[in-house]
Amino acid sequence: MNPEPPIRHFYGWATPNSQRVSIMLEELQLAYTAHGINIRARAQFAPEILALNPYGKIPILVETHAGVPPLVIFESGAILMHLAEHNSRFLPADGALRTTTLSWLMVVLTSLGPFSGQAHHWTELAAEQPAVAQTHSVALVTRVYRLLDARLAEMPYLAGDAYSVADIAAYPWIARHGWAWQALGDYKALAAWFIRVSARPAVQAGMRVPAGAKLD
Ligand SMILES: N[C@@H](CCC(=O)N[C@@H](CS)C(=O)NCC(=O)O)C(=O)O
Repeated sequence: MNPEPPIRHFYGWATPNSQRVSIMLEELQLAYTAHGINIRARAQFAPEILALNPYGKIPILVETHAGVPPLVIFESGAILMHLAEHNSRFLPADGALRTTTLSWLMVVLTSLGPFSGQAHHWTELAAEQPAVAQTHSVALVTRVYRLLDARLAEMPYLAGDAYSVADIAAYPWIARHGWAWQALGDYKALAAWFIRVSARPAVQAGMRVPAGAKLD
């Protein structure tokens, strides 16, 4: 293992999946350079971005150590796990708490994010907005919100007593609850968690990266 910290380049925009990574970088107080990739201007399809992630999506993290090829990581969940494991923070290395943390991380990665993104498409972005698509996509999100709310009624954070990668992955999507026609007032424990996590300076800093980015 290289003892020197890598040079880090983060490619992202003012989007929930990107902000998972910028929050994590800020929580870990790591040095990085942020590159704005405006997805509304289709910058994710520029050849230099496709060379990093052939899927043409952000976020992307590139870590470079002198003398070895850069490590390119895409998919927000993979980036969160990489950073957590290499810094021994926000994801236990083993044991039951690691497994529980991963279970909640997977719920957030595979349901909260994708379902909220689809709901946003049908509630706002699509040229046509059929009621059946809106009802279906919002219902999927409602089911996850109810799950998270019930969980957070029992414990302060998704994995238990400690803030973890599961909370970091969930936060930027919950911040866009309006996209999926959700009102936090309907979810008392989730709303209290949202206030708790919003108070973290690293979360506030991560939500502002890249500087000046707007999802218009
Ligand atoms: N599963 C991926 C999803 C990444 C993703 O969909 N990113 C969005 C921004 S939040 C994006 O790049 N959209 C542009 C596109 O799909 O062309 C992850 O978690 O990183």
